[in-house]
Amino acid sequence: MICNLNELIQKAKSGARQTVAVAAAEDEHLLKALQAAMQEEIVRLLLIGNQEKITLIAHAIGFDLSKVEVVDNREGEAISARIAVDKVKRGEADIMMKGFLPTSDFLKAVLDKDSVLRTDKLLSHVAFFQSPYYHKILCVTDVAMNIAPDLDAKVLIIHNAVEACHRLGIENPKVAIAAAVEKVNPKMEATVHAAMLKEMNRRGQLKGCIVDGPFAIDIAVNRDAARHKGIEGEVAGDCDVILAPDIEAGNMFYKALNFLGGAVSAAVVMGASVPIVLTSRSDDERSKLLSIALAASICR
Ligand code: COD
Repeated sequence: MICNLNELIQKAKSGARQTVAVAAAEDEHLLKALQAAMQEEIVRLLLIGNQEKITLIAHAIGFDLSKVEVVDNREGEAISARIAVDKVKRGEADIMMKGFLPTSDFLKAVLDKDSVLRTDKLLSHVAFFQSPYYHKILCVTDVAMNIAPDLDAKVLIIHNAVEACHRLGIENPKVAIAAAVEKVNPKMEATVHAAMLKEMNRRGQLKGCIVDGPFAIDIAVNRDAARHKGIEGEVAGDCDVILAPDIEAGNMFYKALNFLGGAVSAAVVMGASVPIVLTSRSDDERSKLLSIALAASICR
Protein backbone atom coordinates (compact mmCIF):
# COMPACT_ATOMS: atom_id res chain seq x y z
CA MET A 1 0.00 0.00 0.00
CA ILE A 2 1.23 3.50 -0.83
CA CYS A 3 1.51 5.46 2.45
CA ASN A 4 3.60 8.36 1.14
CA LEU A 5 3.50 9.88 -2.35
CA ASN A 6 7.28 9.53 -2.69
CA GLU A 7 6.73 5.75 -2.80
CA LEU A 8 5.08 6.24 -6.21
CA ILE A 9 8.52 6.67 -7.77
CA GLN A 10 9.59 3.20 -6.63
CA LYS A 11 6.27 1.65 -7.64
CA ALA A 12 6.49 3.24 -11.10
CA LYS A 13 9.97 1.77 -11.59
CA SER A 14 8.87 -1.73 -10.68
CA GLY A 15 7.59 -2.77 -14.13
CA ALA A 16 8.31 -2.22 -17.82
CA ARG A 17 8.84 1.43 -18.72
CA GLN A 18 5.81 3.17 -20.22
CA THR A 19 5.96 5.93 -22.85
CA VAL A 20 4.36 9.29 -22.06
CA ALA A 21 3.15 11.47 -24.96
CA VAL A 22 3.40 15.08 -23.75
CA ALA A 23 1.21 17.61 -25.57
CA ALA A 24 2.74 21.12 -25.79
CA ALA A 25 6.03 20.34 -24.03
CA GLU A 26 7.58 23.80 -24.56
CA ASP A 27 7.69 24.87 -20.90
CA GLU A 28 10.61 25.06 -18.50
CA HIS A 29 8.85 23.76 -15.32
CA LEU A 30 7.39 20.89 -17.28
CA LEU A 31 10.69 19.98 -18.95
CA LYS A 32 12.43 20.00 -15.55
CA ALA A 33 9.84 17.51 -14.25
CA LEU A 34 10.24 15.38 -17.38
CA GLN A 35 14.03 15.49 -17.00
CA ALA A 36 13.63 14.20 -13.43
CA ALA A 37 11.29 11.43 -14.66
CA MET A 38 13.97 10.36 -17.18
CA GLN A 39 16.71 10.50 -14.55
CA GLU A 40 14.59 8.37 -12.20
CA GLU A 41 14.03 5.96 -15.14
CA ILE A 42 10.27 5.97 -14.55
CA VAL A 43 9.10 6.47 -18.16
CA ARG A 44 10.14 7.06 -21.77
CA LEU A 45 9.22 10.40 -23.32
CA LEU A 46 7.63 11.50 -26.56
CA LEU A 47 7.46 15.28 -26.64
CA ILE A 48 5.14 17.17 -28.98
CA GLY A 49 5.37 20.89 -29.63
CA ASN A 50 7.58 23.59 -31.07
CA GLN A 51 10.87 21.71 -31.40
CA GLU A 52 12.99 24.85 -31.55
CA LYS A 53 11.57 26.13 -28.26
CA ILE A 54 11.77 22.68 -26.62
CA THR A 55 15.44 22.35 -27.66
CA LEU A 56 16.31 25.85 -26.44
CA ILE A 57 14.71 25.29 -23.01
CA ALA A 58 16.25 21.81 -22.73
CA HIS A 59 19.68 23.25 -23.49
CA ALA A 60 19.22 26.02 -20.88
CA ILE A 61 18.33 23.51 -18.12
CA GLY A 62 20.91 20.89 -19.16
CA PHE A 63 18.34 18.31 -20.29
CA ASP A 64 19.95 15.91 -22.78
CA LEU A 65 17.28 15.13 -25.40
CA SER A 66 19.36 12.54 -27.27
CA LYS A 67 17.20 9.68 -25.92
CA VAL A 68 13.91 11.56 -26.30
CA GLU A 69 11.68 11.57 -29.37
CA VAL A 70 10.45 15.05 -30.25
CA VAL A 71 7.61 15.62 -32.74
CA ASP A 72 7.78 19.13 -34.18
CA ASN A 73 4.46 21.02 -34.37
CA ARG A 74 4.28 24.76 -35.08
CA GLU A 75 0.50 24.88 -35.57
CA GLY A 76 -0.47 25.53 -31.98
CA GLU A 77 -1.05 23.69 -28.75
CA ALA A 78 -4.47 22.27 -29.60
CA ILE A 79 -2.88 20.43 -32.57
CA SER A 80 -0.14 19.14 -30.26
CA ALA A 81 -2.89 17.60 -28.10
CA ARG A 82 -4.42 15.93 -31.16
CA ILE A 83 -1.01 14.54 -32.21
CA ALA A 84 -0.57 13.12 -28.68
CA VAL A 85 -3.96 11.36 -28.93
CA ASP A 86 -2.87 9.96 -32.30
CA LYS A 87 0.34 8.60 -30.76
CA VAL A 88 -1.77 6.68 -28.22
CA LYS A 89 -3.97 5.42 -31.07
CA ARG A 90 -0.92 4.10 -32.94
CA GLY A 91 0.27 2.28 -29.82
CA GLU A 92 3.35 4.53 -29.58
CA ALA A 93 2.38 5.92 -26.15
CA ASP A 94 0.89 4.37 -22.99
CA ILE A 95 0.19 7.55 -21.03
CA MET A 96 -0.91 10.99 -22.20
CA MET A 97 0.16 14.21 -20.46
CA LYS A 98 -1.00 17.81 -20.66
CA GLY A 99 1.80 20.31 -21.18
CA PHE A 100 1.58 24.09 -21.48
CA LEU A 101 -1.94 24.54 -22.84
CA PRO A 102 -5.37 25.34 -21.38
CA THR A 103 -7.03 22.35 -19.69
CA SER A 104 -10.22 22.67 -21.73
CA ASP A 105 -8.29 22.61 -25.08
CA PHE A 106 -6.45 19.50 -23.93
CA LEU A 107 -9.63 17.78 -22.72
CA LYS A 108 -11.47 18.58 -25.95
CA ALA A 109 -8.83 16.59 -27.85
CA VAL A 110 -9.18 13.74 -25.34
CA LEU A 111 -12.99 13.73 -25.67
CA ASP A 112 -13.18 14.23 -29.44
CA LYS A 113 -15.72 11.79 -30.91
CA ASP A 114 -12.96 9.96 -32.83
CA SER A 115 -10.54 9.92 -29.88
CA VAL A 116 -9.19 6.51 -28.96
CA LEU A 117 -9.05 7.68 -25.33
CA ARG A 118 -12.83 7.67 -24.99
CA THR A 119 -14.41 4.63 -23.36
CA ASP A 120 -17.91 3.91 -22.09
CA LYS A 121 -16.80 5.26 -18.69
CA LEU A 122 -16.97 8.77 -17.29
CA LEU A 123 -13.56 10.42 -17.25
CA SER A 124 -12.73 12.14 -13.97
CA HIS A 125 -9.77 13.75 -12.27
CA VAL A 126 -8.33 12.00 -9.21
CA ALA A 127 -5.77 13.92 -7.12
CA PHE A 128 -3.74 12.50 -4.23
CA PHE A 129 -2.22 14.79 -1.60
CA GLN A 130 0.45 14.43 1.03
CA SER A 131 -0.19 17.09 3.66
CA PRO A 132 1.95 17.69 6.75
CA TYR A 133 -1.34 18.01 8.67
CA TYR A 134 -2.86 14.64 7.71
CA HIS A 135 -1.77 11.17 8.77
CA LYS A 136 -1.99 9.47 5.34
CA ILE A 137 -2.34 10.26 1.66
CA LEU A 138 -5.64 11.88 0.79
CA CYS A 139 -7.47 11.61 -2.51
CA VAL A 140 -9.69 14.51 -3.61
CA THR A 141 -11.99 14.30 -6.61
CA ASP A 142 -13.07 15.82 -9.03
CA VAL A 143 -11.14 19.09 -8.88
CA ALA A 144 -10.44 19.64 -12.59
CA MET A 145 -12.72 17.94 -15.09
CA ASN A 146 -16.43 17.47 -14.32
CA ILE A 147 -17.89 20.90 -13.69
CA ALA A 148 -21.16 20.27 -11.83
CA PRO A 149 -21.68 16.51 -11.54
CA ASP A 150 -25.19 15.20 -10.90
CA LEU A 151 -25.83 12.19 -8.67
CA ASP A 152 -25.15 9.66 -11.44
CA ALA A 153 -21.87 11.37 -12.32
CA LYS A 154 -20.87 11.44 -8.64
CA VAL A 155 -21.34 7.65 -8.45
CA LEU A 156 -18.97 7.26 -11.42
CA ILE A 157 -16.48 9.78 -10.00
CA ILE A 158 -16.38 7.80 -6.74
CA HIS A 159 -15.96 4.59 -8.74
CA ASN A 160 -12.89 6.03 -10.55
CA ALA A 161 -11.34 7.28 -7.29
CA VAL A 162 -11.94 3.93 -5.59
CA GLU A 163 -10.33 2.14 -8.55
CA ALA A 164 -7.28 4.41 -8.28
CA CYS A 165 -7.08 3.72 -4.53
CA HIS A 166 -7.32 -0.04 -5.10
CA ARG A 167 -4.45 0.12 -7.61
CA LEU A 168 -2.35 1.84 -4.95
CA GLY A 169 -3.21 -0.90 -2.45
CA ILE A 170 -5.80 1.05 -0.43
CA GLU A 171 -8.27 -1.82 -0.26
CA ASN A 172 -11.51 -0.44 1.16
CA PRO A 173 -11.11 3.35 0.97
CA LYS A 174 -13.20 5.52 3.27
CA VAL A 175 -15.01 8.10 1.15
CA ALA A 176 -16.22 11.36 2.73
CA ILE A 177 -18.86 13.27 0.78
CA ALA A 178 -17.97 16.92 1.34
CA ALA A 179 -20.53 19.64 1.95
CA ALA A 180 -20.77 22.78 4.05
CA VAL A 181 -22.65 21.08 6.90
CA GLU A 182 -23.23 17.59 8.28
CA LYS A 183 -27.02 17.66 8.38
CA VAL A 184 -29.11 16.97 5.29
CA ASN A 185 -30.59 20.25 4.08
CA PRO A 186 -32.87 20.05 1.01
CA LYS A 187 -31.68 23.55 0.03
CA MET A 188 -28.08 22.29 -0.21
CA GLU A 189 -27.86 19.75 -3.02
CA ALA A 190 -24.47 18.41 -1.89
CA THR A 191 -26.01 17.26 1.42
CA VAL A 192 -28.89 15.50 -0.33
CA HIS A 193 -26.48 13.78 -2.73
CA ALA A 194 -24.34 12.75 0.25
CA ALA A 195 -27.26 11.06 2.00
CA MET A 196 -28.16 9.20 -1.21
CA LEU A 197 -24.58 8.12 -1.90
CA LYS A 198 -24.23 6.84 1.66
CA GLU A 199 -27.43 4.81 1.30
CA MET A 200 -26.38 3.50 -2.13
CA ASN A 201 -23.15 2.28 -0.53
CA ARG A 202 -25.08 0.57 2.30
CA ARG A 203 -27.33 -1.19 -0.22
CA GLY A 204 -24.39 -2.45 -2.31
CA GLN A 205 -24.87 -0.04 -5.23
CA LEU A 206 -21.47 1.53 -4.61
CA LYS A 207 -18.93 -1.19 -3.86
CA GLY A 208 -15.30 -1.46 -2.76
CA CYS A 209 -15.44 1.46 -0.33
CA ILE A 210 -17.16 2.88 2.77
CA VAL A 211 -19.12 6.06 2.08
CA ASP A 212 -20.26 8.58 4.70
CA GLY A 213 -21.49 12.16 4.73
CA PRO A 214 -22.47 14.87 4.39
CA PHE A 215 -19.33 16.10 6.13
CA ALA A 216 -17.86 19.56 6.41
CA ILE A 217 -14.13 19.28 5.64
CA ASP A 218 -13.08 19.57 9.31
CA ILE A 219 -15.13 16.49 10.15
CA ALA A 220 -13.80 14.58 7.15
CA VAL A 221 -10.14 15.05 8.13
CA ASN A 222 -10.06 15.66 11.89
CA ARG A 223 -11.22 13.17 14.53
CA ASP A 224 -11.33 15.79 17.31
CA ALA A 225 -13.61 18.02 15.23
CA ALA A 226 -15.82 15.02 14.48
CA ARG A 227 -15.99 14.00 18.16
CA HIS A 228 -16.65 17.59 19.19
CA LYS A 229 -19.59 17.77 16.78
CA GLY A 230 -20.85 14.34 17.85
CA ILE A 231 -20.20 12.63 14.51
CA GLU A 232 -19.27 8.96 14.79
CA GLY A 233 -18.32 6.25 12.33
CA GLU A 234 -15.10 5.06 10.76
CA VAL A 235 -14.89 7.64 7.95
CA ALA A 236 -15.05 10.84 10.01
CA GLY A 237 -11.52 12.10 10.70
CA ASP A 238 -9.91 9.21 8.81
CA CYS A 239 -11.13 9.44 5.22
CA ASP A 240 -9.04 8.30 2.25
CA VAL A 241 -11.14 10.08 -0.38
CA ILE A 242 -13.02 13.37 -0.38
CA LEU A 243 -15.70 13.84 -3.01
CA ALA A 244 -16.01 17.55 -3.81
CA PRO A 245 -19.52 18.81 -4.59
CA ASP A 246 -18.38 20.60 -7.77
CA ILE A 247 -15.30 21.80 -9.62
CA GLU A 248 -15.17 25.20 -7.88
CA ALA A 249 -15.12 23.77 -4.35
CA GLY A 250 -12.75 20.98 -5.39
CA ASN A 251 -10.35 23.21 -7.27
CA MET A 252 -10.14 25.75 -4.44
CA PHE A 253 -9.43 22.94 -1.96
CA TYR A 254 -6.72 21.55 -4.30
CA LYS A 255 -4.98 24.91 -4.79
CA ALA A 256 -5.32 25.79 -1.08
CA LEU A 257 -3.71 22.47 -0.07
CA ASN A 258 -0.79 23.05 -2.46
CA PHE A 259 -0.23 26.78 -2.02
CA LEU A 260 -1.23 27.36 1.62
CA GLY A 261 -1.23 23.91 3.20
CA GLY A 262 2.30 22.79 2.32
CA ALA A 263 1.00 19.72 0.47
CA VAL A 264 2.46 17.95 -2.54
CA SER A 265 0.13 16.27 -4.97
CA ALA A 266 -0.07 13.72 -7.75
CA ALA A 267 -3.03 13.61 -10.11
CA VAL A 268 -4.37 11.53 -12.96
CA VAL A 269 -7.53 11.34 -15.08
CA MET A 270 -9.20 7.93 -14.74
CA GLY A 271 -11.78 6.33 -17.03
CA ALA A 272 -9.94 6.82 -20.35
CA SER A 273 -8.31 3.99 -22.31
CA VAL A 274 -4.93 5.08 -20.88
CA PRO A 275 -4.04 7.15 -17.78
CA ILE A 276 -3.91 10.89 -18.45
CA VAL A 277 -1.61 13.22 -16.52
CA LEU A 278 -3.49 16.48 -16.05
CA THR A 279 -1.56 18.81 -13.80
CA SER A 280 -2.17 22.50 -13.47
CA ARG A 281 0.36 24.75 -15.23
CA SER A 282 1.18 26.26 -11.83
CA ASP A 283 1.86 22.92 -10.10
CA ASP A 284 5.46 22.59 -8.97
CA GLU A 285 7.97 20.21 -10.57
CA ARG A 286 7.69 17.66 -7.76
CA SER A 287 3.91 17.40 -8.20
CA LYS A 288 4.35 16.97 -11.95
CA LEU A 289 6.96 14.24 -11.41
CA LEU A 290 4.76 12.46 -8.85
CA SER A 291 1.80 12.66 -11.24
CA ILE A 292 3.84 10.93 -13.94
CA ALA A 293 4.82 8.26 -11.40
CA LEU A 294 1.16 7.91 -10.36
CA ALA A 295 0.04 7.40 -13.96
CA ALA A 296 2.82 4.85 -14.54
CA SER A 297 1.87 3.03 -11.30
CA ILE A 298 -1.78 2.93 -12.28
CA CYS A 299 -0.87 1.48 -15.72
CA ARG A 300 0.38 -1.68 -14.03
N1 COD B 1 -16.28 11.79 -19.40
C1 COD B 1 -16.61 11.18 -20.55
N2 COD B 1 -17.14 11.85 -21.60
C2 COD B 1 -17.37 13.16 -21.44
C3 COD B 1 -17.04 13.87 -20.27
C4 COD B 1 -16.48 13.10 -19.20
N3 COD B 1 -16.13 13.65 -18.04
N4 COD B 1 -17.36 15.18 -20.42
C5 COD B 1 -17.89 15.29 -21.66
N5 COD B 1 -17.88 14.09 -22.27
C6 COD B 1 -18.30 13.77 -23.64
C7 COD B 1 -19.78 14.08 -23.84
O1 COD B 1 -20.56 12.97 -23.57
C8 COD B 1 -19.81 14.44 -25.32
O2 COD B 1 -19.88 13.30 -26.10
C9 COD B 1 -18.45 15.08 -25.56
O3 COD B 1 -17.59 14.62 -24.52
C10 COD B 1 -18.49 16.60 -25.52
O4 COD B 1 -19.26 16.94 -24.36
P1 COD B 1 -19.52 18.45 -23.90
O5 COD B 1 -19.95 19.24 -25.09
O6 COD B 1 -20.34 18.44 -22.67
O7 COD B 1 -18.09 18.79 -23.47
P2 COD B 1 -17.15 20.00 -23.75
O8 COD B 1 -16.16 19.62 -24.80
O9 COD B 1 -17.92 21.28 -23.90
O10 COD B 1 -16.46 20.08 -22.32
C11 COD B 1 -15.81 19.00 -21.74
C12 COD B 1 -14.78 19.60 -20.80
C13 COD B 1 -14.10 18.47 -20.05
C14 COD B 1 -13.77 20.36 -21.63
C15 COD B 1 -15.54 20.54 -19.80
O11 COD B 1 -16.31 19.76 -18.96
C16 COD B 1 -14.60 21.45 -19.06
O12 COD B 1 -14.21 22.50 -19.54
N6 COD B 1 -14.24 21.05 -17.80
C17 COD B 1 -13.43 21.86 -16.95
C18 COD B 1 -11.99 21.86 -17.37
C19 COD B 1 -11.22 22.97 -16.70
O13 COD B 1 -11.24 24.10 -17.12
N7 COD B 1 -10.52 22.63 -15.63
C20 COD B 1 -9.74 23.60 -14.94
C21 COD B 1 -9.07 23.05 -13.77
S1 COD B 1 -7.31 23.25 -13.78
